Amino acid sequence: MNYKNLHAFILLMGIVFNTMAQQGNRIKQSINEDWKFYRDNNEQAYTENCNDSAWASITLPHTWNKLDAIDEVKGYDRKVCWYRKSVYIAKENAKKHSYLFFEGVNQIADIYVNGQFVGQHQGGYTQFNFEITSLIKYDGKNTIAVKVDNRHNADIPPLSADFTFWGGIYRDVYLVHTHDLHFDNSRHASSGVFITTPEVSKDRAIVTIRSVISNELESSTKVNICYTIQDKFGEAVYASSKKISMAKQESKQIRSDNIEIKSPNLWSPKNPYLYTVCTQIKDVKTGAVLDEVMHPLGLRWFEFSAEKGFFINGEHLKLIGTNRHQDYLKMGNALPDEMHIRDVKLVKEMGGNFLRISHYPQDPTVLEMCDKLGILTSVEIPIVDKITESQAFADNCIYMAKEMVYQNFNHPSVIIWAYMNEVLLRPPFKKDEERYGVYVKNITALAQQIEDVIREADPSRYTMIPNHGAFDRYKDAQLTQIPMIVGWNLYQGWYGGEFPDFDKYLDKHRSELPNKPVIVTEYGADVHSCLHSFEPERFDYTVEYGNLYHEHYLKAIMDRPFVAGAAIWNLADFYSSGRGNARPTVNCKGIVGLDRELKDNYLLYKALLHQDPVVELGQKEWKIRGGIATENSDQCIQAVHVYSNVNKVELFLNGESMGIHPVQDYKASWAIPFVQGENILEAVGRVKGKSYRDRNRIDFRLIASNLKSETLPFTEVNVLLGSKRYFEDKLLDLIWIPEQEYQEGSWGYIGGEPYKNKTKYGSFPCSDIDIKDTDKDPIFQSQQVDISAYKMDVPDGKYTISLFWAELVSDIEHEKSAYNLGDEKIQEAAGERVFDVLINGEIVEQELNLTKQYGAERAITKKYEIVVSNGKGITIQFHPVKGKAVLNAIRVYRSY
Ligand code: GCB
Ligand code: CA
Repeated sequence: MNYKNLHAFILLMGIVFNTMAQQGNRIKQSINEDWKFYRDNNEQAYTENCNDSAWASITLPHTWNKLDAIDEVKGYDRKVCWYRKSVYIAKENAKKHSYLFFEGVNQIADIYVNGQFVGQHQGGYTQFNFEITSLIKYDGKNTIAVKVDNRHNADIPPLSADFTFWGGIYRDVYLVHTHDLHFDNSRHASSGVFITTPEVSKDRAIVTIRSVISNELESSTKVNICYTIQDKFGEAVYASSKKISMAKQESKQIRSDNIEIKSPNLWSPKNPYLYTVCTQIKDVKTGAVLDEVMHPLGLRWFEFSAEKGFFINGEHLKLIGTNRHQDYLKMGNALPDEMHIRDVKLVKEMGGNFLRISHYPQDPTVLEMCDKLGILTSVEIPIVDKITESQAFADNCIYMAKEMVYQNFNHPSVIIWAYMNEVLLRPPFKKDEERYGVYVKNITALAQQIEDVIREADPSRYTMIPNHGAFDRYKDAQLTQIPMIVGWNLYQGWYGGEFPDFDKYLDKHRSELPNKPVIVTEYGADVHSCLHSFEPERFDYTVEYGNLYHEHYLKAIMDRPFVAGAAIWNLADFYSSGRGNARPTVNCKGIVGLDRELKDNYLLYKALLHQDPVVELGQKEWKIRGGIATENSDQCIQAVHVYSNVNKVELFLNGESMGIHPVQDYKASWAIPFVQGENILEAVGRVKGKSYRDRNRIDFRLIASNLKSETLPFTEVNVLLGSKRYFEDKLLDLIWIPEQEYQEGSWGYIGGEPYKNKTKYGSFPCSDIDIKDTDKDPIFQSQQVDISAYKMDVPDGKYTISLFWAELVSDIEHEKSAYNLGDEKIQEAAGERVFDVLINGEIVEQELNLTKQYGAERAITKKYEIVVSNGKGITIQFHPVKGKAVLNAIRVYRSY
């Protein structure tokens, strides 16, 4: 067919399509609205007549754990709950086949329609559907009941992981109606159409389309199978039609000819050019479209080399991007599509070209967006930490692997199928060598089985196993041999070791596995975006430590051509219910927050990854700063940096130049004399006569070193004891600053030493336990131990002194999670701690015993109003009765 005829043909098709659409075309409609929810098991819930009027009214997507998984009470409801909905199905649909289609339910779903059991799906992260045609009352109300079981199940992965297993129907639900002749959706809820590109080059691409067609008529029939490939503008570059005969009740696979596309417009991250493939089943006589599906088509070829990294369309490309979880601040994982889309955009805007969709397949909109924006992806089934050595577990893994591959087969963005994340993290039977050997053998066997299934289902992509940094353990178990790519999740300089150990680890891979392509599938450090330090330390959770970490890692990754790519752990902070740390229940290794506020690290990557000039002030989220004025001055000097990819940047403070500084490794730094109140920072980079600017407005709370200063009268100070951290409290509009030792004329502690969190991984600067009754945990997680006094040489006046305590040493047992380093705590004997507190000689607390009076690990704040006269200042004394006295933080506020 020549082009002109082709146009006429398509036009004609359009007319036919319009008039016949009602008869045949597939209808897919969401039924997310107007559901009833019961937060428990209920024997009657499946029946048609169950009275659900007292149940909660909810809209999907929904999770029942959005509150209990993020509160201070250990654990969250992993149980059976029920959902019900009544849905009207019109008469016109009676001639059709109807399906319930679920995008994801965690984790076992039993579906009932009008009191009849329809089927069960196991696994919380893959899509599924069931045909319900025979159960439907047309032109009437139909009751859908879904039992959702989110209990731990030894046969369903994941068994354990560092993220919250939200229960619920947390993705969209659809009703789908198709004609008797339709593409077969019964293959693991795939579309029934599978597109491959066995050959792609600059000159031509070969496309083949396999479609599985079902004839559910009671008679044999003939249909036309039509394929149309359109370019981005909707122009057909290929169209064909082929008559096939279908026996009654037959389902069969049809393979298209090799379709040739000359001089294809190639898909890549920098040119995510999408064709579309429209596949139709048409009535041979009338030409009516009976069913049709559309898929994206990206024409690209790619290759991983163990020596040189990754190539797409023959060009080298360093894969840089992030991992992603699917939750959001206070919403759990029940997000509308738009929020998934927004996350992919964040990766793109950063300049990323890679997304590891970890640790499970996600909402379909994620891959759709990756196709459109040009983000290469790795998709993974949720085997995390460990396996169960049962046939049922293995079967579920295999089933999920097939679901993953079939459901996502046609996305050009997918280049890797992955499975088994850190499966030897905390293997059981470590003490019984023989039994451990059996366990590892079982893992190896399962890995090989999954590998075989994936390679058979899709020989066009790579496979990968992401391991944690225990090289030999994985090598010995063959997990570095079985997949085509080895992924390493590396945290040197965070969980253990030092930054250069990361470099050494990569080089070890190169020398010991010279034929294995490698991706750094995870790396990251927890950052609480309200914590800062000018002396950053491992496990202080500060922005600045995170910066050091990423600056080092990024350089090591970029410097090694054999490292094909790297994915930051994680795009966004995410909930992990068992976690302590500076923001309990949250893993805060995101380069954006739970609310998607950009953190500093995001900007570092942006500077590195963008071609066009980038000038971004660092620590941008830090709006309230504070510090002590250098003696006899009205300034406090603090470091400021800019992330940029231009050669030099000039920085201005309140309009005055602070100098032009060179940019090295995407960063330029200054020592800035902040003044009391407003400080406007402006960074300017100049390229070819054009200026690129960034601005930040900082409110600086300057404290005179001499508290009796007249130029800078004392108003308030908030101090974290035993800490070098700054903590910004945006809600209360406060800045907490690090402690200092008392000096005459000034303020500070007398005696004692900072509390250290001693773990098997080393000694950390602060506690990481969830302090009860507060969400400002960092105020309570550091402490001065054995303090004898706190002194402030303030002027006379009326003051409110607030003392903050939390007992950090106790016998409280903490939940064991493979990641929570609190578990690795070297338990200190709790002992007894009793002390008196005196303010200016008056006893304000007698025999204070935090554990006995309030319980350990609990936030206690006490306010004392006092009048300071006769120039005597404030002296707070701590007199131990038993054990050592402690103080976690102090706030002193002057009323008059
Ligand atoms: C890992 C895991 C990931 C965790 C991460 C962490 O290696 O694969 O699930 O969240 O470490 O932050 O500890
Ligand atoms: Ca808390």
